[in-house]
This record gives sequence, C-alpha cells and structure tokens, in this order.
Amino acid sequence: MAQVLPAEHDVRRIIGDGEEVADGEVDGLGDAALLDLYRGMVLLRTYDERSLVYHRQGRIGTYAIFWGHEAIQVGSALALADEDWIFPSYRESAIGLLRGMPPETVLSWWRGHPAGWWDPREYRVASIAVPIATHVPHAVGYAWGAKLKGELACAIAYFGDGATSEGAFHEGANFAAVMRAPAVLLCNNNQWAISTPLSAQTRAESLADKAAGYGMPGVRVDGGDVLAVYQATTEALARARAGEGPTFIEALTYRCAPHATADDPSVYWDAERVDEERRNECLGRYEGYLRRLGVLTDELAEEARADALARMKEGIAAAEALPPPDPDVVFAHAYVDPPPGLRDG
Ligand SMILES: Cc1ncc(C[n+]2csc(CCOP(=O)(O)OP(=O)(O)O)c2C)c(N)n1
Ligand SMILES: [Mg+2]
Repeated sequence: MAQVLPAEHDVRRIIGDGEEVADGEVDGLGDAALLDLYRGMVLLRTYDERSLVYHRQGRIGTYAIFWGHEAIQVGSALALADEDWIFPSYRESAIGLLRGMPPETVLSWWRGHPAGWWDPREYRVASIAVPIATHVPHAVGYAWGAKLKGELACAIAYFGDGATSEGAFHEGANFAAVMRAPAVLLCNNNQWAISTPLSAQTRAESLADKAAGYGMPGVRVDGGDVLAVYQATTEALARARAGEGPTFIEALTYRCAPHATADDPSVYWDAERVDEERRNECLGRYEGYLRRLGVLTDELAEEARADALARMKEGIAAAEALPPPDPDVVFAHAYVDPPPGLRDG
C-alpha cells in the first residue's frame, strides 16, 4: 500500500514581501517565461475589470468576478503542456484566453449567446461548469482515458472550497487516485462559497488534508503567489506523467470581490479584511517581484496593459456585432421528438 502523509501544512511561497521576506526563484523559469506569466495575469485582470464594467453597462449578463484569483489561474495554466486539458468552473471562465481563445467567445458566453460555446477540442478547454464540482469526474475520466490510450496528456480541474463538500468532488478524487489518473485537482480556496464561510464548510484543518483520505498528496500554496502555484502545478504534472497519479493542490486566497454581480457581500463579509487583501493582491505582488529582479520595466507593463485593453475592446465589439440567436436554438438539442406545443409553435 502506498503511504500517503497528511498534507503539507506549510503554505508554499516564492515571492517575498520586498522587506524582511526574501524572494525565491523557480528553477527553469527564465525572463521570457516570467514575463509570459505577467502578461497572462494582466490579460485576465483586464478581462475581469472590463467585464464588471460591461455588466454595469448592461452589455453582458451576470458575471462571476475572479479579481485576485489570476495568480492561481495563470500560474497553473502556464505550467500545462499544450496537450493537457483544462476543466474550468465559472470562476475560471476566461482561462481559455491563455490558450488563444478570443475574448468575444467568453463574452458571448456571459451574454448567453450560442457563439460562447466553443469546441473543447480546439483549445483543450472543456465547457465552463456551473454546477459545482460536476466537472471533477469529467476531468478525471478524461485523464484516465488519455492514459489508457497511451497518451501523455493530463487534465486539470478547477473548483472552489465549497466544491469539496460535493459528492462529485469525492467521487472524482477517489476515482482519480484508484485509477492513478494523470489529473491535477486544483482547489481555489477563497474562503467563501457565496455567503458560506470556510468555517461552516468543513471541520478539516486544511482542505488539502482531504487528499490523504484518497491516497494522494495534498499540497498547500499561497494562491496570491503566481510562482508558487506554477511550481506546485509543475510538480503535480511531473508526478502525473510519471504514472504516479493525481495531486490535490489547495491554493489559498481570499475572495475580495462579490461572488458574482448578483451578490451583495457587504451583508456578510469583513470589510477590513477585504481592504487588506485588496492591498496585497496578486498582480501587484508579482509586479513588485519582477521589478526587484529588474525584469519588468514601465514600458513593458504599459504595453501589456494596452494590449489587453485593446483585445477587450475588440472582443466586446465583436460579441455585440453578432446577430441575435434564433430563439429555436433553446430547444434544438433538447428533444428528439419535440412535444406538440413546441412542434407547432
Ligand atoms: C450543484 C450545485 N449546487 C449549488 C449551486 C449554487 N452555487 C453556485 S456558486 C456556489 C458556491 C460555490 O463555492 P465554491 O465552491 O467555494 O466556489 P467559488 O464560487 O468560491 O469559486 C453555489 C453553492 C450550484 N451552482 N451547483
Ligand atoms: Mg469559494
């Protein structure tokens, strides 16, 4: 029997604080790769901030904000090989942008337009899962299937702290470990499931501890540290490709935006903590690191922001230029034999 130790309780960090805590580094990450991570974070941050504006302008529908989660998404996605598959939740709706998906596709998804449903094979990004944790078994099944076919592809599933209370998460985790599926289970522990705090979610000391029950390693990283997430994901993928099975990564962060645009967190969250977390947000931390290293200049930072903004402007224009969908599309794949009311209407 493989012996699995309880999760690492120390939270892994690479980025220092610019004062007492020294910066570390990740083997194999040169300047170009460091800047790719930066550009990815700027792109997602810009996507998120613009989306909130578009929502307020009535140009997209309800939107799940991921401000402050960019380090988790970019650090893990950029550790993947091209052939690896991504299984996102609504919190990672724009992660396909890191694989070349145009912003108008994701913006169309939030507009409820059929152009927002892409072919998963094109980007190796599965459909956005809104039901909590249902995509964990999908990711694991994909990974197991790839292994059976002798392919090297891994799958990564993104889900939240609340998802770890769902049956589908436990089924997926067990299945992954038993089958030694090459999967990475990446939990964004942002401390909230809408208004339910982590303290009301579990009695486990850490979410990573849940991994031990299934016989897989549980790793804890600072989810505001893009390099720590990158490193932990790289190691998990190496294990998976070596035939050693899945890894559970708990990326610790704090949701310092509403759950989604329809939520009013002021009635349940601690405003002081939110202010503190916002001051310590992940993109600013990474910018500080790159500047201390002498890798990021004002010019490069401005270029990244301008490029991301231009892509968003083009994206919303392209999404709004699409003709409205045919209302019949709602029923197109719902019935083999439509009921009379629909058939005749
Ligand atoms: C199966 C299921 N039950 C309930 C919901 C309603 N719901 C939407 S988001 C959410 C909270 C999920 O929290 P968490 O897993 O921590 O993810 P986060 O939104 O914080 O990223 C719930 C309960 C749902 N979408 N699916
Ligand atoms: Mg959560």
